[in-house]
This record gives sequence, structure tokens and C-alpha cells, in this order.
Amino acid sequence: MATDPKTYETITGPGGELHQQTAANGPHLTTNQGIVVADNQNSLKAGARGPTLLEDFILREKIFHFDHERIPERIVHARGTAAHGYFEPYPAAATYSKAGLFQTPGEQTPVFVRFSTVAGGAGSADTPRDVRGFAVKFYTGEGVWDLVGNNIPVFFIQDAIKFPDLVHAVKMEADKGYPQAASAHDTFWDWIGLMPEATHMVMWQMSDRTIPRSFVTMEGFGIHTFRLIDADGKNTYVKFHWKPKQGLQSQIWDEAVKTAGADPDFQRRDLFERLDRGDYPEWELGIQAFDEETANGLDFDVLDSTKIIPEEIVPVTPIGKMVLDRYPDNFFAETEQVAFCPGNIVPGIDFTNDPLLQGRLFSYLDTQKSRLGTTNFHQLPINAPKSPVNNFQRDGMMQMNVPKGRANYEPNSLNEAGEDAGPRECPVKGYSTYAAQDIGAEQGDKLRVRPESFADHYSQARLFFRSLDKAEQAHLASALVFELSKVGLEHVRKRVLSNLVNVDPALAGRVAEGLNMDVPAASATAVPVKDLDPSPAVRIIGGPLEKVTLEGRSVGILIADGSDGELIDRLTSEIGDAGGKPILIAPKVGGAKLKDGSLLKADAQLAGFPSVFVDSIALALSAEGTAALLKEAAAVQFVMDAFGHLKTIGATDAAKPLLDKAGVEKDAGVTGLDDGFLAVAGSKRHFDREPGVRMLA
Ligand code: HDD
Repeated sequence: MATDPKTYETITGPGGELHQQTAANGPHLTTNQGIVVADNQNSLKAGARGPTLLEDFILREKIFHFDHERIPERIVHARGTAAHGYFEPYPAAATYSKAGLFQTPGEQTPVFVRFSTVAGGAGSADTPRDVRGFAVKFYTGEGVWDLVGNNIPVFFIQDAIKFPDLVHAVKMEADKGYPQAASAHDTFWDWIGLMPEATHMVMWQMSDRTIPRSFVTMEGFGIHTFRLIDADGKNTYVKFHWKPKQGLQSQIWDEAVKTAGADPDFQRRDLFERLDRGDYPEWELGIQAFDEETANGLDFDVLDSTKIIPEEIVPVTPIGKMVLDRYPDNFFAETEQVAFCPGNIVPGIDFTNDPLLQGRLFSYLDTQKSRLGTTNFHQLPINAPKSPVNNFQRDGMMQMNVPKGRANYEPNSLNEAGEDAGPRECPVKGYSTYAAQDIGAEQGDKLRVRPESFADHYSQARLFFRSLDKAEQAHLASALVFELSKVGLEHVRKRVLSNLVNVDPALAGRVAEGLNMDVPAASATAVPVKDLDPSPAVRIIGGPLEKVTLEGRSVGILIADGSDGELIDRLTSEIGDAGGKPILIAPKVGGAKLKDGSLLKADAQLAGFPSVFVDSIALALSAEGTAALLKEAAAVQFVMDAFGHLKTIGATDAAKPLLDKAGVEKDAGVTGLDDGFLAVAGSKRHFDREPGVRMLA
């Protein structure tokens, strides 16, 4: 059989050309050796009903490769999704750092960003209560910079040596193999109760921050204090912040639980759909920039990752923006094989002695070898720098480069014999570590100790709780009650409660009440707990990043037989004009027969599209449609959940019986479908409705 000429797509790899087989290779199915396959459906047999032959190299190769398709999932952050995009600096960036990516305002640096949950396995749901990873790979002209952060500005522990214990405690219990993707179990809270330094992070973890509505409605944080170094070698300490243009938005806990069942892929789908319709999410990169004097004047140590620097004390200066505009072509090749390492850093950015960061510098490089199987993981297209890679590191499993010549050592004088001598170091352009003579400078005796300045574990936990809006405080207290109610060991619950007394006695009282337990005495603290000034910047509700808008938000329009086509048209176009996403939902996906007799196709079937998927709902129903839907539990639940999840509900007069059956009571978030609906739909959730719909702690 004649073979068509193949067109190979050439991808430039580090230090050479990589020839990747792609679909552009031609129309014919081949083996991995390039032999065209004649029949991909039947194995080779001795006789039509006879045994399959070992000789079948096509079968063997196919099954062999399939058997090894999976690689170990990430130890943490196993479940994630990612997108490509770009970063553009603002003029301010260059004043702090000489890093190339910060020098030219508007000049784009490609990025790849992976969002993740922490505790669950790769196949778990998107919406557990969990911290979200926010990892950014910048392919700069000077090499790769990875900013591997989370959506929370602090971490559970102060020293990396505790990380394996933290992860063992939170993951599914060692004997049972469950719970999956949940911190609500004995071992997590046992460990937390014994680890007072985790208390501040636990406050954030129990807050609405860990049930984000979407990956694009989250803040991101670099967490550690880093350094930026300018062209004159001047050091500025910085904390990195990603501020979402989309605003901050979270789910209600009950909504997150229901979402997990209805669509475990809710957040990855959301990201893909946004990119698909050109609704590109954007974040501003900001820094809290400070000097040593400021650091020394704070109530805590900036090398301690369990602490924030309140934005009211050191404001965030925007230094650039990031836009995500393309989803990966292939989940495995890109999202799964991307290897982030906090140790990937470029000239103009540097580490500090934060002991959590220092441990991370080892762990990530190490884990990639186990996950990706080779020290050459940096050659995979998604990990390969887009700047030249030139060195004498050689060989290793799955080596993709074919270096020429015999210069694989340095120094060498092969050039004197006219041979290629290979690359040489460059003190001018090369990375030089900041000669730290300031905080945490390398000096003193070898000690396994923690500095005294890391001793205050509760004051910022108190600051966080007291800075929240009332509704958020109630959510946090209720989350603690929920989680501790899943803890079987009573002494563990009691110990956590005694730690909570140090955070805020009223909070401890509410949680104890929710558990029907007594409030124990406060646990011992190393230093007295301080009442620090509140930081409104940590709030979602009423905070600086809360957004009242329909932009990027969805409205589920419920239609049924007899619905008014003109009303639906008006709603759809008005929602679209406001930057929102209208979604038509009907009992049958094929559509509903409208008042004028025409058939209108739906985007989704009601039974498979609960209202947890949208930000507000419109019941564009006729009397006929309403009567039919009164007998459909999915319709009643659709409305009941929208009300319980504090969403705006717009409804025709004819839909009133459905509202009544769903227990909807009139309030500011329940309107007609006239012009006012859009304004209310675009507003925030109706938290003042909440005390009437659920008992909170
Ligand atoms: Fe980590 C993955 C974030 C502390 C060890 N971590 C991982 C990812 C994120 C973070 C976002 C997923 C990256 C991806 O999408 O591939 N980790 C953090 C943050 C921390 C942190 C913000 C504290 C400020 N991590 C931390 C410590 C250690 C690790 C202290 C170990 C000593 N983290 C890992 C790891 C992972 C990882 C085991 C698993 C998969 C991977 O690295 O690539 O090495």
C-alpha cells in the first residue's frame, strides 16, 4: 500500500529540534514505528474463531502502550485544569526588578496556569471545600519563572518538614481509603488541633474562599515573602497577589455539595466554556513591596508563611496583568505533564529564608522525577523554556536532544582545535543570588529551632475572623460545626474548640453550641493573643473585590410549553448585552412549544441542569407550563435551590404557583421579569435572606 508523504510539525525543543508526531502527520493510522495499520478492529487469529496470535505486533504494541498510559498523580493538587495566556507588565514593575519580563510595558510573556484542588485525587470532584492551587509558569526570555501559589495568602505550617504529616492527615485515612477530597474527618482535625500554627489558615479554609464559584473568581497569592532585585542590585521584599478582574465570588456550601453530584467537572467546564466564548479571564499582578525597616516594624515575622501583611498596612501595587485566552490542546501532554517548581526563578527575583519556601525548593524538582519518570521532564514541550537551553547535562531516560560533538564537559579547549566547545558561563547576564545581609541572613549556630518571632499563632486568626462580614462569619462558624461533626473522636473536637477560644471566644461558643458541647478552657499559648486592627481587604462580602455585575455570570431561563417567545428573546438579548450568559433550560432538550406554536430549542434539560449551575434564574413560564412543572420535582428543586442559595429569582406572574410550591418568600431578590430583573440579577447574592432559609452557627 502506498504511503502518503508525511508532514511533520516541528517543535523547537531546548537546544535542538524536536520532531513531534501530530495529527498533521497524514491521514493513515500507523504503529509507533510508522507502519500503516490495515485493520484496527480485529486482532490476528489462527482461523476466524481461533486463538489470537502472539505474532500480532499491532495488537501487542497497542495494548502495551495503553497499559502504561497513566502516570502517578500528583501527591497533592492531583485534580486540576489549566489554560494558556499571557502576562503584560505595567511601567511600575521595572522600578522594582530587573527581570526581563518586567521591563517593557505591554510586552507579552506567555504563561501557562494550572488551577487545582489540594486533597482530592485526580478523579475527584471540582467543588469540595478545599484550598485551590494557583500555579503560573512564565516562559520569559530569560528562562522559566514559576509562581506556585494558592487562592489563600497563608499556609498551614511554618516549616516544610511538617508537610508530609499535614498531607497524610488531610488525605483519605490510611486504613479506610476515605474520605476523598474532604478535610472533614478525624485525622485532619486531630493534626490541626495539635498544630496551633495552622489555626490562621484553618480560618481561611473554613471561610467561603475554599468554595469558589469559579477558578476565575479567586484571588491568587505567592504567599511567601520573595525579593525583587533592581538593576542596581537593590532588594525589595514582596508578597505577590493576583487580583481577579471578574471579582471574588463563592458558592454556598449546600450549593457546592449539590454541584459535586450534578457535575463533578463544574469548574473545569466553566473555564473551558469561558475561553470558548471569548470571555477571557484576567488578573492583575500586584505586589506588597516593603523594606527591611517595615518588615522589622510588623507584629510578626515576614518569613513566617502563616501570616499575612494586611493590605491596609502595606498596600498592593499593581505591576502587570495576566489574561488567559486559550485552553490546552491536550489534557495529558500539557495539564498533566506540566511540572511547576518554585525553584524556577529568573534574574531579578529571589528567595528569602522562609523555611517553608526553602523546603519547597527541593520537593517539587524531586517529585517531578517520580511523576514524569525522568530528569529530562524539562524537555517536554509544556515545560521547555522558550529561551535557549545550553549546558553539559547529558543523557538520562527519554533524552530528546541529540547534542553534536564531544564537548560535554567544561572547561575545555576544544575550540582551539576548531571544534564546537559548547556554552560558557556569563557573569553579566547570569543569575546571581542576592547577597543577603538583612533579615534572616545566613549566620549563627546550626539549630533545629523556630524563631521566637514565629510564636504568635492566634492574633492573625482573630484578625481574619473579626474582619469578615457577618454572613461570612456565620458561614465560617457553620463550616467548623459541619467539619467537626464528622469527627468521631470527641477529644479532638474538644482540643480544636480550646484552640478556637484563643481565636475568638464568641466563635468558640457558636461552634460549641452547634456541636452541642461545652466550651472548654482556652489552650495554652506561647505568647498573649493580640487584638490587631481589622483588615477589610480579606472580606469577600462587602470587600474591595466584590463585584455587582452580570458580566461573566449566567442566568438560567426556565421555559416550558406555552412560554412567551418575545419575553425569552428580550431576556436573552438583554442578558447578553450586559455581558452575561443566558442558558435556556426546558423539560426536554429538544425544546418547548411556545405560545405562538413554534418550537424553541433548549440549551439544557431541566433534570440534568439544576440551578446550582447558574448565578440567577428567570422563570419565563406560562400558566400551562407552570401547571405541568408543578408535578416535576426537578422544577420545584430548581426554584427551591435558587432561593436557598440566595440567588435572584425573576418570574412571570403565571409562575407564582411554582414559587409557592418551592417555598419562595418575596424579598428584594424575588422580582418580576420586567426591566428591574437584570439589575437585581447582576447584584450580589441576597445574604439577608439566609437566616430565613438555613440555621447557621
Ligand atoms: Fe506544594 C504541588 C502550592 C507548600 C510539595 N503545591 C503544588 C501545587 C500547588 C502548590 C499550586 C500544584 C502545582 C501544579 O498545578 O502542578 N504548596 C503550594 C503552596 C505552598 C505549598 C502555595 C505553601 C505556601 N508544597 C508545599 C510544601 C511542600 C510541597 C511545604 C513540600 C515540602 N506541592 C508539593 C509537591 C507537589 C506540590 C509534592 C505535588 C505535585 C507537584 O508538586 O508538582 O512537590
